[in-house]
Amino acid sequence: MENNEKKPLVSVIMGSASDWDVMSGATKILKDFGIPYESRVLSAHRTPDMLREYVKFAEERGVEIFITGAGMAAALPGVVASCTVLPVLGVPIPSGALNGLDALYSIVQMPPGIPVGCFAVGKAGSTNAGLMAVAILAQKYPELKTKLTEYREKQAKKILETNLPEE
Ligand code: RP5
Repeated sequence: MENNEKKPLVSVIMGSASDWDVMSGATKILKDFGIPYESRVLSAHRTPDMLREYVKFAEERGVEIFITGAGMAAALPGVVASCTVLPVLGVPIPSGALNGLDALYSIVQMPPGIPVGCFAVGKAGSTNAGLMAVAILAQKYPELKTKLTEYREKQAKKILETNLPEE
């Protein structure tokens, strides 16, 4: 990619270190596609001022997409989206008494005007958020489009080569 200084293009923010296991699905994809990224733990309710400052600063440093993950009331993705016009992808984390349903509703039901792209609850969601970030960046960095096509082909090949056990 033409990003010789290896400045992060994607910022992955999560509300708590307890979200890391799920959010590592997104960072694995970014790593696999060779996309420079950075990860931070920042919270909409525990560190609100730091979160806002960080988002502004990240944008100034060249970040092009935010991937955010939060559990329970999950205000983080919406708050990040309120601080930037860059694409914000949101992953509901399965935690707390409602196991992610609360986070899903919080993220998917953003009031009109400040969009957050909401993904599936848990690791499937964070993996797909990573892949969506690749697809968005592929519009600007053509080599990512090639890699994404190869990824799909590999995935299809794996399915076609699957043998079911004898009955
Ligand atoms: C949210 O509250 C975090 O995103 C996390 O999913 C949830 C619980 O946080 P911890 O109490 O585990 O730090 O802010």
